[in-house]
Amino acid sequence: MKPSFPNLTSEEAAALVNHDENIGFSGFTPAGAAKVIPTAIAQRAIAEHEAGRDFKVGVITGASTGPSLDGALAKADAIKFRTPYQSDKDLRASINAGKTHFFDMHLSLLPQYVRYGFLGELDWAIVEAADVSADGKILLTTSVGAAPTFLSQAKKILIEVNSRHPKQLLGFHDIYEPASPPHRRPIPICAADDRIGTQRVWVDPKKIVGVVHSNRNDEVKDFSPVTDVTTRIGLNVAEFLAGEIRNGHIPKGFLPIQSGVGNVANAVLGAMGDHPEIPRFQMYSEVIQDSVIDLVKQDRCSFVSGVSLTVTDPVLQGIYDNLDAFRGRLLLRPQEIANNPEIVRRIGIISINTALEADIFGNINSTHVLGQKMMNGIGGSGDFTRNAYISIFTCPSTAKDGKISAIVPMCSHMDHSEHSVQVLVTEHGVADFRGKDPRERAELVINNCVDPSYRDLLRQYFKLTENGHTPQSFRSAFAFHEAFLESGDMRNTKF
Ligand code: 0RQ
Repeated sequence: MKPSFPNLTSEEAAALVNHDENIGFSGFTPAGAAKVIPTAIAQRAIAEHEAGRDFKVGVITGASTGPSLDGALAKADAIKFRTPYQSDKDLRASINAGKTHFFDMHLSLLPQYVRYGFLGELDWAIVEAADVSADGKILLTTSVGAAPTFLSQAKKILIEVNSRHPKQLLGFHDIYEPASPPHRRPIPICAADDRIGTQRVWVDPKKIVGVVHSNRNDEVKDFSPVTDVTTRIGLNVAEFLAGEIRNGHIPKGFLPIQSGVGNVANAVLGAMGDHPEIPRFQMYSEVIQDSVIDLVKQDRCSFVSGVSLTVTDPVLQGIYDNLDAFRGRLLLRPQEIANNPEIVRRIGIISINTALEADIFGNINSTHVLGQKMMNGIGGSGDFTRNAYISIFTCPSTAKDGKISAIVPMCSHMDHSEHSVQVLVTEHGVADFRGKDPRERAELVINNCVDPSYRDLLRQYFKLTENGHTPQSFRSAFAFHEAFLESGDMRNTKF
């Protein structure tokens, strides 16, 4: 069957979108994100604004995207509402200026929020594909994210067919959408490498109003090289996990790993790969970064299930040049399945995510700088942390050249509570909270994880009040943050 959809330019596609409509864009990180249509929508918004007309759209994605989507639309002041996760500097500035409404939510919940209608009607799905057949079978590219749900729920569909991605990607995706309650059945994944769905997304072809052809790389940024601090964090995590195998908490064959994004996560995976006592392992994770592909190539990682292949251009080219070597070892799933609490708990995932800030009792702030400014969002960290076999958070003990302690008396915003967080790791060491009460946790954190320049201050804080199960002083709980705002350095804290 020959494709029969109208071929459109990106401008023609953008002209179909109206002010105030809601769009579900493909993309989970910049991988697999729609690119040429959102950039054309941004140009249209600029023209409409210059003509004195309102033009803003609701933007729903899988997670963060790249400069051609979030960046272009934010610069054009074209976003009325955004969910669920972002990492673009212009969009972040617009959110923190109160210009863009940003709803920060757990990534696993986004697809069902759309299906249940909690976010309003979805007018458009705008999705990048490697191929689309005349009967409406869509082969996605480097991410799945929430695209299957956008495609099933949107009234109309626009497809960007990006020839950068080969049709031989068929077989690298596992598409499955759970039914809504009361008809939902167990999701039948019992091991990281179980396949349960289709290779392509099936849509009603009548909903596809046009196809735009493109040839564009994903806009994945290079990572910073590992530093002394991130290397030490990585070694501490790897040594902790090796100890858990030795003491029998983790089975000898190991358990699947989920790892967050960023520089710390890269260093942790590198250290795990190098550790002689950590066996070849599987990943059931979200974002597949360059470091994971290294582990697959070294055969330290036998199988990776994720939501996106967020790798730099040379690494993606290396995969495309050897697709058969990766076939059966890399699988991309919807975020609703990859991050699903049911599966995370069933298969016993070890989750490793990064904190912006932790407090001495083990609560975690992943999202808000000094309690007020949105950084990126909670992402999938909560989906995994709450349900993991062992939940680990990592962070450098200080930020901004030591002027900020990442460990404070009380988190200025809380994403993950002491009830879900089991282990905290910094470059100085490990605090294992399992079975410990808040006073014991505080001792462990101060002795093992806090930077030496902040230990005495935190001991002073802890001694301010001797009362209660969780000793806190309302007057001084945010003294570190106030000292930073007043003097630019938390080391000037006075209680
Ligand atoms: O600032 O960029 O100006 O230098 O925060 O910090 O140490 O480079 O760490 O890149 O790994 O990001 C939590 C944001 C960490 C990320 C977070 C400043 C620091 C630096 C970044 P600069 P690092 P990373 C799967 C899992 C939530 C979602 C999640 C994140 C910048 O990991 O978004 O886990 N996590 N998803 O200087 C003020 C502090 C600070 C601070 C660090 N206490 N106060 N600034 N910084 N600590 C992914 C998905 O779900 C898609």
